[in-house]
Amino acid sequence: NEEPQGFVCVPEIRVEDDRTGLDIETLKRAFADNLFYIQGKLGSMATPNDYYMALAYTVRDRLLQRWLNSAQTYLRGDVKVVCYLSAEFLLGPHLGNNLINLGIYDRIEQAITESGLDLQELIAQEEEPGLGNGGLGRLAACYIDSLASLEIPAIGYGIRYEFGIFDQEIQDGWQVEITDKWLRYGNPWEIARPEIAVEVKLGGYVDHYVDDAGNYRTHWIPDREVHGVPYDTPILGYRVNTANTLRLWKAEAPESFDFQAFNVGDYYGAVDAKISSENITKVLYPNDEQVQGKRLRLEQQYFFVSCSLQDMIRLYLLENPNLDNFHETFAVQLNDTHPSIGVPELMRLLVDEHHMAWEQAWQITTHTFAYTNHTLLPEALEKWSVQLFGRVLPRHLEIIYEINRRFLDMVRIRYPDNDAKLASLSLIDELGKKSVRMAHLACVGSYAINGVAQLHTELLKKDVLHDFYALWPEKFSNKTNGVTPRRWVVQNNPGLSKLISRKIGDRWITHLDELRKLEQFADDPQFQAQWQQVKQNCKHQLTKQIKERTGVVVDPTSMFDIQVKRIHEYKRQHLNALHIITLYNRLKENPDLDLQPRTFIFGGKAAPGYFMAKLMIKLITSVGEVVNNDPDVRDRLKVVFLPDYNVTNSQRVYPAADLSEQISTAGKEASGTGNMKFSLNGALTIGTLDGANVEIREEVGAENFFLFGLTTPEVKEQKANGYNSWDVYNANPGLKKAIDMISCGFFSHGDQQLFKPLLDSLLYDDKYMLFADYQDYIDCQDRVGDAFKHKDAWTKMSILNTARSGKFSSDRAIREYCQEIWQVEPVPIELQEYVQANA
Ligand code: GPU
Repeated sequence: NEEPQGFVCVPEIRVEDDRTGLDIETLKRAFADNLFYIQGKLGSMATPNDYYMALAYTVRDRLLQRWLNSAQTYLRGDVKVVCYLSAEFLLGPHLGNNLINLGIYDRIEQAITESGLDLQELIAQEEEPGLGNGGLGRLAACYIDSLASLEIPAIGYGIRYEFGIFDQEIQDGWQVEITDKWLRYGNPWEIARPEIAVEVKLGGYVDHYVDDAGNYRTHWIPDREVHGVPYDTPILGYRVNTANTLRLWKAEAPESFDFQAFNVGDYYGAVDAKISSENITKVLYPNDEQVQGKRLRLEQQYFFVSCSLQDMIRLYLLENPNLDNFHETFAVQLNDTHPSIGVPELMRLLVDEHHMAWEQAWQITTHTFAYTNHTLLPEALEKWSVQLFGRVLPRHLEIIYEINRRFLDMVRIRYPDNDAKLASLSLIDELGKKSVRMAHLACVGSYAINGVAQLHTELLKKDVLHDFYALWPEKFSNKTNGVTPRRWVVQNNPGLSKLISRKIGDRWITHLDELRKLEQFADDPQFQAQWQQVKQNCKHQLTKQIKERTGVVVDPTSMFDIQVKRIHEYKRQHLNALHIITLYNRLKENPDLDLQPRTFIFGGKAAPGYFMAKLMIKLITSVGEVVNNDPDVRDRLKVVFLPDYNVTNSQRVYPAADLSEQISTAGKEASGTGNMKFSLNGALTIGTLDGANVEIREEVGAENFFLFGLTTPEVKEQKANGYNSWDVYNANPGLKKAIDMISCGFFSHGDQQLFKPLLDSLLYDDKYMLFADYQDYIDCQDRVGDAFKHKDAWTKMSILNTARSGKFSSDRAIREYCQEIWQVEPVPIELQEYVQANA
């Protein structure tokens, strides 16, 4: 025990005091204390939000102890740290998750109840941090949960958008976007660290010179500088002491922003400059898999990546004399190409700022980065015009040219006299408007490249990244996505979790493969009855939600047939709509038809500039309006569009599903992760052989999965053979009738123009092969309807879906990344009994 050095304001904090204790009395006292001292309220004046904040701070205090212990352990020890760089983290609310991971959910529930309040109501107060669009951002959130739960030292680096993904309202059947003011009432989970802010340069020009010692040097003279301020959120693992950091950067004006302008009397000009700096992290681009090529987006990407790399270097130099072994301490994962500017940025930092030789810097850089690709869609592959790039990042453009020069020299040796190879591999696309290919940059700069499902990785190797695979087959591997069972089973489906734990114990929560132990009960009538009861309760709850949020009354005993995900033509929500219209027509023609009552539930946001996707929403709501109000069918078919699909709402959706719609055109969905959440919660899938559907079917068994549609090679073949959707339309009476009804205004009060753009795209192009898959989809849906009539057989399939979905845990995925890419080991955290303020 060393003597404390210097001034110590709080010599020691006892673990069992009000900020760390976990017994009910302490928790109650802490809650009351925080209400009084942090919110400044007495019970008589407190709003539900005040209570939420008081509870959030009570929980945060307990995280901080674990967080500081974790940080201290990582700094001191010789540990390798994973840095997960992602432009998106779609976290969802923290409170419920932290209660579960801390293991105090039940105690807090009791403490809150005994205080005369309702825990569910307080949890509902939290505004979720919607800092992502969809699957990619949510995957990052699942992965940081698993990293912490597996006790892997890790930092998530990203952007603290002031406005996350917009809130969606439905007005007159159309999507309306509302800004997401998630920080309005403050964010109790984050801690700002202005003392370790960094500077980021933008624009300007580059000066090359020889210094006094005769070295070539580079000086980047920017025309703008912004301040990056980190905001840290502790990410606690499940029932472990590891609390990692999510470090999100906010852009601010540099400290001295106003001096110059102030001196010349341009006060407004100075404030303008401040506003323009802060713009960088103002708003998340709400496009999912559609790049727009906007300057501000490039600035966002560069800003957060530069901040993060500078931060890693700062941390590294606390313990090391130079940067020679940087790559042995940090494994940096690029979540798609959005952070791939990190490759030239690390080169710049090493070469220009730390005066390292190019070869050594390149060695370090290419042993630091690993790249995950998340899409095959050509419109989602990032390219930046060389002109724009050079204006924003003049030095990086030079560095990219130098990387490319050396890379192409290597290609020339491998493929002599092959200009086509050079052109197809080059980091620069010379056709049309010259542009930088970010996926190529990521491939050249990384030691590992992976896809997110078996099929997707195969298609990367065969197609999109084929030339890179030929060069470096050893860099490629597959890492099938996964989801965290803590949020996606324990939290969102407590009834199911308790039932499972009663049967097989609770080890499945961290070892999801153990769900297999449920297989033995799949035929057990008593267990089936309990299983059905759980599902029924979840459907009841969703029924209530639907009534509250849309006014539509649905029958909780009907089949809940659900498609929730971003709205995209390739995801084919309109194919689902065609099925609904087909059933509607059958019922109108034959009112006595023995048809299983179904409730079709949709949810998802359309990118605000994606006209066709918005029209798809209008089509769904319009079909709903007709179907739901037609006395001939409305007791057997219902169509619901749940507005504002987000993490919070999705947690009520997955547990209530009977049928999961995963109907993308084969070869288009990289993986999907919603498909996994449904299956884990006992829904059966109707799906194509796309993305992770292939593996889900493999795991749960073909007999427990409703497969339809063309395969990827068949799609290719049909297109090559001149696929013509117009002919399919004319040859298929059911399809023709459905399309004609839309076209003649049956769902649009006679308006024949409304859906014309959508119908034209189907009739004259049908890029996503809806018509080609239509009949097989309808037939498969008929099999689904028949199967649902047999309750016990259906329940057995449902149990088997859950029992066999263990593979889709993000813990499994993260273990693979750790062992096969990052080479990192768990570092268990011991809680110190005393946390010394000056230690
Ligand atoms: N994905 Br690229 C996104 O959500 N947004 C993107 O910008 C890109 C990919 C998704 C894929 O569409 C989905 O198939 C995958 O499961 C998910 O990333 C996570 O890998």
